[in-house]
Parts: sequence; structure tokens; C-alpha cells
Amino acid sequence: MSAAPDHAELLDAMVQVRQFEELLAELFPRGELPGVVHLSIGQEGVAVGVCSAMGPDDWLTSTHRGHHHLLARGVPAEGMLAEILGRATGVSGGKGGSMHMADASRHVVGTNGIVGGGIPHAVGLAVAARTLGTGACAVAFFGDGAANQGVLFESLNLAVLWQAPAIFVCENNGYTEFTPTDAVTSGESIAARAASFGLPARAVDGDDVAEVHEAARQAIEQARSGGGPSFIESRTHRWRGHHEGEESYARPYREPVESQDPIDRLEGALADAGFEARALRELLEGEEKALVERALTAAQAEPEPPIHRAFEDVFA
Ligand SMILES: Cc1ncc(C[n+]2csc(CCOP(=O)(O)OP(=O)(O)O)c2C)c(N)n1
Repeated sequence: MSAAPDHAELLDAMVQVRQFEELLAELFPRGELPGVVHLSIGQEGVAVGVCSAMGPDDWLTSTHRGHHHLLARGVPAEGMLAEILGRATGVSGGKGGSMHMADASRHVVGTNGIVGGGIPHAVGLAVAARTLGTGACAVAFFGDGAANQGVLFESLNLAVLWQAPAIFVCENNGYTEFTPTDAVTSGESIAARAASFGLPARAVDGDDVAEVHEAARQAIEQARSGGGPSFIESRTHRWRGHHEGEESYARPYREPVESQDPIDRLEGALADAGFEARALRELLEGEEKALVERALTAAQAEPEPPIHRAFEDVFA
């Protein structure tokens, strides 16, 4: 997407994520999803804001809560739903599930069950891109919990030393599993801590997709022009539990945050600018709901991978 993002496209991308995730939230209690899913409802602005500023050759590493990153990057909902349902037509052949979805054609290295696992991968990808002269950069998404992992500090250290074209995007949704971020995070802020490594680091309102986009655009421009890495702490809200089904064992631990809605925010901004924003949103919601429902029907009609596939693509 261009430097000036099309706001209807941003709205559509966020609405698609919301519809995709709401569908999963319905399927889980019906026992129709194998494994665990971590939903990103409420965090759409971060993924869409950043991915809309990326170019086709840029690399992306994601997290255990990564459906919104991949959808915003253009990974088809059909392949993702098939993957989550363990079908052979899934983007990872049905063997990875929600936390191990990759799409090489879109330079998505993968969602990742290891907290912080994608961060050093992004530094490596950034250095490789520069060495090969592709002009690409690499974006690492990670949570506030991952921001307390040593691997982030090692990665920041090397990225700054090597001036890697890497963008570190901390998606601070206020909780590390069931623990409020503030209870486990020292210092003034995650962005301030990152700044001590000697790279530009800023905090943005992650529920304002246009603000996130602009921060990412600047960071990517800097990376591409040889200016080295940057850090964005994108403050947002996780509407649902850490994972679906947690209420079967977890005590209540968080306040409702549904009033903090990046989709409402963009709709409001468009209405203020004189657009028929409500009508546009409803139209997009209808289209995206139909799209994800078609994707579900298609995925459910597909077989699970044959057993011999378990031994293919195994490297260690
Ligand atoms: C290395 C590692 N340690 C612990 C876990 C267990 N775990 C899974 S998700 C999670 C919390 C991650 O919090 P955060 O990075 O803030 O991401 P969020 O869930 O808020 O998106 C933890 C501790 C893990 N998967 N990997």
C-alpha cells in the first residue's frame, strides 16, 4: 500500500480480521477447533496499521496470537481456516495449526508458539535482505510479555550494532497471559527501555490504525534508506481471554475493554470527514462475514492430511 493509505482499505482489513476471529470464537465452544486459539479481537489496528505500510518483499514474523498479522499481510482466509482446522489444504498443510502458520509467498515466516521466538528471526531476515541487496526490511511482532524476554535484548543489541533493517513492533495489550503488564514490567515504559539500546523507539496508540500506519511507514522508510532499526510500542487492548476456553479454569482477572475499538475509531474518523462511514462499515461487515463463512465451508469439506505427511518436511 502507498504512503497515504486508503482508509476504506484499512477499515476493510480490520473488519475482515474481526469477522474471522468472531467466527473462531463461535466454533471453539462447539468443539469444532482442534487445539488452542488466541484471538486478536481489539488488536486489529496494530496489525493492519503496520502491514499496510509494508512492501511485498518485506518479511514478517508473528506470535502465538497472530491471525490478524497474517490476514493483514494478505494471507487468504481460506488457507488459514483450513490450517486451523487441521486440513490438508491449510497454509502449512494442516500440520501447524493456529500457532504454526507460514506463507512463504507473502514472506510470512510464521506464527510462533514460542514467546519471543520470532524476534531474532526478524533480525536475521533483515541482515540477510541487506546482504542480498533486496531492499527489504523485516518486521517482528511480539507482545508485552515477550518484551520481558532476554531474547529481545539480544536481538535489539545485534540489530543496532549491525544497523539491521528491522522494525520491532511490541503489541502491548495490557496482559501477559493472566498477569497485568504493569505488574511484571519495570521502568518507565517498554519503548523507553528499548530506546536505551540506541534506536528510535516510540509509543503509539495501537487502536488508532492511521497513527500506527504512520509510525510504521516512517520506520520502514528509515530501514530501507540504511538508517537501521526502530522500535514501536503499540498500545492496544485484548478483548477476549488469553485463549478461548480459559473461563473453564481461570478466575476473573481483567476489566472489560470493549469500548476501546479500533474499528469504531476509524469509522468515527471517516464520519467526521463527511463519509457515510456506518453504511460502508455495514457493507464491509456483510462481505467479510460471507467470505469467512465460505472459507469455513470450503475448509470443512477438505480432508485431514494423510498420516505419511507427518514424516515430510521434518528437518530435525
Ligand atoms: C518461551 C515461552 N515461555 C512461556 C510460554 C507460555 N506463554 C504462552 S503465551 C504467554 C504470554 C505472552 O504474553 P504476551 O507476549 O504479552 O502476548 P499476548 O498473549 O498478550 O498476545 C506465555 C507466557 C511460551 N509459549 N513460550
